Parts: sequence; structure tokens; C-alpha cells
Amino acid sequence: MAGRAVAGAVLGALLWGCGLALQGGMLYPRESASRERKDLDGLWKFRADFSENRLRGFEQQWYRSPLREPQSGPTLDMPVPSSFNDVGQDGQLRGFVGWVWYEREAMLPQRWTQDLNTRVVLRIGSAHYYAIVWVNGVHVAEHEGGHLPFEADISKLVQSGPLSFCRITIAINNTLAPHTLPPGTILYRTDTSMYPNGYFVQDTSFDFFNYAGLHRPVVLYTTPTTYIDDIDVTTSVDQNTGLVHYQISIQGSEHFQLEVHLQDEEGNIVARGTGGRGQLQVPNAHLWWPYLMHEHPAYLYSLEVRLTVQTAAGSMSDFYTLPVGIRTVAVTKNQFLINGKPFYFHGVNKHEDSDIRGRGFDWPLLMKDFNLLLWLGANAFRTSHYPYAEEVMQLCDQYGIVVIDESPGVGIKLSQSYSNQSLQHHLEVMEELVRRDKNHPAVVMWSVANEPTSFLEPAGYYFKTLIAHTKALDPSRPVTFVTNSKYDTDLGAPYVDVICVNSYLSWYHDYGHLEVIQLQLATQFENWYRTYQKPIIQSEYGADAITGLHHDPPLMFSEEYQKSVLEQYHLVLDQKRKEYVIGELIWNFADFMTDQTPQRVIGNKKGIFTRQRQPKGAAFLLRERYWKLANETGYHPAAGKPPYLVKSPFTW
Ligand code: GCB
Repeated sequence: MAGRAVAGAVLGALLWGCGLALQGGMLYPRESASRERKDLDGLWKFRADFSENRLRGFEQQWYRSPLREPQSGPTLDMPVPSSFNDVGQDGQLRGFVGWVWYEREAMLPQRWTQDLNTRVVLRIGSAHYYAIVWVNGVHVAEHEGGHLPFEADISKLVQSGPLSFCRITIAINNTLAPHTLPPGTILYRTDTSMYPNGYFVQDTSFDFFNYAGLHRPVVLYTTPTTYIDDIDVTTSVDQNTGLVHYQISIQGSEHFQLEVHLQDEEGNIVARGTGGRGQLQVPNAHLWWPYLMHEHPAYLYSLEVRLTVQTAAGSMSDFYTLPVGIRTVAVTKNQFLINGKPFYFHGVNKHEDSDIRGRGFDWPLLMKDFNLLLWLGANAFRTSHYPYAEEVMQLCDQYGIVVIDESPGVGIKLSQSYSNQSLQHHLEVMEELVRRDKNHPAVVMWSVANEPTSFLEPAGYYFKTLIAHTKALDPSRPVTFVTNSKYDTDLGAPYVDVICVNSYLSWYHDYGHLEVIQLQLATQFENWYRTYQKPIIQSEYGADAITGLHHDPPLMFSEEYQKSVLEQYHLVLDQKRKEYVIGELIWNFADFMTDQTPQRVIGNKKGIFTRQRQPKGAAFLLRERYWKLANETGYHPAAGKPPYLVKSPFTW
């Protein structure tokens, strides 16, 4: 049956997955004196395989020749990056489950194909969910998981023939199974009095639409054949001196010289080093501070790495520049410290989601979102419920927006999703995530999951292992997962550094009874703190509001009700933040698309902005609160007397 074949095709593929301990780095493809980059954004040929078993593309080997009629049948023009779901007018394609095929040809500069000292790499920012890649009909890569980059060295392929172009074919399967991340199940509807033969649907336990496709930039880039493969930077502070510990890995040769320079924002070299690892000392360092915590937040140095190798043909160099923020992060039993000062998270949970493009990366949307965060006075967000684009993380570094970086471990509900296979994959995903995001100063904590059934018996071992592995990968950051289990049954909570708890008081229970929020919320906090003596973040709270729907006294779904829920939460948060509550993140920044259910009105409407990024009443309420919090908790070291009063937009 079609569904079984779809799931089977994915499952088969997953078993070939790589083992633990990733090989190599995943540096962002930046241009430099030794590296070129060619973006493959634009229109690609696209075809969904609607055949009953979804495997016609493999049976007919669509990767062997160009994807066009008469060979493989009709194609569509599909924009990249974008989800494929909402671009067209075809309802069947919107909800399609199975393999889709993308293809495009890329012209290559002559030097890339003729200079054998050049390495040509194909890099895919995100392909949701399982992807297989061919170049000129040759299999070059396979990857599981939709939110992290992967790449293939295609030098040999493009340097072996007379062609100055290459044909890239990518098959992507969006099927989710119990051991994928996020997990899902294919449900077979076998009652033929109700469903046609072979009918199946994709079932999931998370609250967002399973958008699919090539969601982020696809690029070709070059490096020399001996190249800087990875850089690992951690920072610490000793009195006024910033310490930058670096480790660089090189591929292609064992005989090389490495020089590193650290430059400040004015371009002055403030420290120099040589060799693959070392420590740079920066006297009177400018620290990386979060937005609204300092008059000059988000200070970034540049680590300039120069690799030199002597070859028979002469000397060859590779250059890479990495932005570096010097800062420290620490957790006490009731505080989160950045550079030794208490930090209060006042921010949002987001989604990568918008009209038409779905989860597709889009610069105007991204800048609008950052402008809204700055307007709101938000100093933090969580990448609910999967890793966001690398360009998002770069902007967080540049603007001082603190990030809780979350894995796609959402919807882990069934006991099968705690299997060894699931755990193995989850460990790998954490490796990929840490490898990609470890150098971002904005990232202050890893979140391994959202709202798992952490009260189930296997959850104890699962989260113990997962959190220990993440800490081993990155001892410099705290680790958490976000829970909605009860404080006395949660088997994962003993292993987290910070308790992140979600609650929807007077929304998913006690409908309309705003008067119980204060009591229930105070009880929630007290129970967790008494049990664990760890700082707590209210990692989600909120209510749906359909923009423009008003009712006073407040009724559910009106803008007034959303505001009232927030106000009730804030009364308790204002007491508890004096003790051990270290943050509040509203659910959600903007309305977003979900599966169709009777609880969702064309998506989840808990945004304080609409999906088109227009403010609801709650946005103004939060804005006033966040700027007030910034005034109270902001700190100016030079003035020596906290609190440092930031300029409130209300007095401009
Ligand atoms: C939650 C989930 C989030 C949902 C939200 C809601 O607890 O973490 O993914 O969208 O509640 O609105 O129900």
C-alpha cells in the first residue's frame, strides 16, 4: 500500500544513517580571499511522486536524466528556498506525503572545474525531512532531519569532464515515523466503506504544519583542497581580560601553518596566535552583552584564521573569518548569569512560518521579525520547536538577542519514540546542532526537547543520556528541555540545569476563569522550586486571539481575553522573579499554521502579532512590560550603579 511503501522507503533509508561522533565541521559558507560562493536560490524544477507506492521516481531513476517531459513527466516551477505546500493552487500537493523531486542546473566558473587545487562543495541549508542528493546522476549525499545543514564534496564529479555545469537532483521525503525527529505515524484507513483503497494519513503530536521542501539556501562554495574545516571557540573572562580559547581543525594535509588574529570592531588587531589551538588574551575586553543590558550590546570581534600550506606548485592559503563574542554564562540555584550579572529572559517563542513560503527562509520576513523584537523590547527567544536558519542565529549575535536553541525533539509522546533507534538519532541531532551553533555568543542554553511525555518510564534514561551527551559536546552551556509534565512525575527534570515549564491556565482548562490564574501559577512555581531548587523559566503561556475580535468583559478568543491572561500571569511573575523565576517567553510571537482541527482557526492564533506581523492589543501590553523590565534589570557596568536606565520608547 502506498502509505506503507512511503514509510518503508523512509525507514529503509534511515537504517543507513551515520554513527555517532560526526566527522568534520559545518562552518557557515562565507566568502573570503580563498573561498567563493554561488547561491542556487530561484526556480527549481519540481515534481511530487503521486504514484501509489511513491517510488516511481526511484524505479524510473529520475536522477539519471533531466527532470522534464517526456522522460519523467510534467514538472512545476518551484521557488527555493520555500516550502512547496502553499505555493500552488493544488490542495493535494499542499498535504502531500511522500517523495518530491527538485532539480536545477548550475553553471560553474571555469576555475572551479579546472583548478584541481580547488574543492567544490554543495551545501543544503535544510531539506525537510529525508533527502537524497545526486549530482550529474551520481549519488553524493543523504541526510535525515529537516533543520540542519549537510554538504557533499563534489570536486571530483565536476572536475572530471568537459562540462561547465552540473545537474543537481534532490529527492525529499516528508514522512514522519515514530523514530524520526519530530516523530509521527502513518495511519492506514482500511475501512473501505469510508476510505478508498490504500488510504493513509500522516498523524503527528505537535501543533504546527509539517511544511516540507528546500527550506533554506542551497549553495555551492569553494575552498582550497587543504582547508579550514572547523573552528571551535569558547570564551572566559579574567578580571578585565577576555580569554578566547580556540581550536581549529584542518583537512587535506598534515603540514601547514596556522595564524590567527582577533580584530575589534574598528579593525584593530587585539591579539594574535599561531597553531591549531591556543588562548588569546584581550585586555580590557568589550564583552558581548544582550540587547538592553548594556549601552553597547552585542560587541563582536572577528577571528581571522589564515592557513598556509606549501605544495609542489607553491604556497596555498585558506582564510576564514569567524565573529566572536566574549561572554560567560552560568546558572546558580535561582539565577541565570551572563557575564556574572543576573539575566532575566523577557521574550518570545517563535516559529519559522509565514504566508505562501511556509517555513522557507526569507530576508524581508527575517528583518521584519527582528525589527519587531527590538520594538517590543524582547531580549530573548527560544527556537521552538527546531533549529532556525543560520542567518537567524547570526542576527541574534549582531543584535544581542539571547537564544535558547532547541532541537526538533517535539511531539515525543509514544513509547516507541523512546526506543534505542530514536535515542541514537536524537543524540546525532544534538551533535549536528552543537556543531553548527556552538560558536554563537547569542546561544546561551540548549533545549533538547519540547513537552515530551517525560513521566513515562523510559523517559528517565532517555533524557539522562541525551542531556549528558549534550553537556559532553558542549560543557560551556547549560542544557534543558521544556516540560508540561507534573513536577512530581517528571523523570527528565532531575537532569536539567534550568526548569522550563509551559502552562496554559484558563485556556486548556478552567475555560474563561481568569480568576484562578494567580493561585494556580503561584502553586506551579512553588512546587517546582521546592522540588528542584533550580531557576525556572515560564517557557510558554498565552491564549488564542483572533485579531479584531473584541469582547469586554473578556471572552475566550477576543483580544481582551488574551491581554487579561497575560496580565494575570504578570502579577505572579512579578513576585516570583524576585526569588527564582528567571524568565518569561510568550507563546507565541506570531500566529502560525497548524494541521486542521476543530481547535484551530486556520492555524494557531496565540500570536501577539498576526501571521502578517501586525500587532494585536497584547503586543502593546507586552511592549510596555518588556521595556519596564529592561529598565529594572538592565545594568551599566561603567556607571557602577545598577539599574542602568535604558531609554524607554515611551519617552521618545
Ligand atoms: C504547547 C506547545 C506548542 C503549542 C501550544 C498551543 O504547549 O509547546 O507547540 O502550539 O502549546 O498553543 O497549544
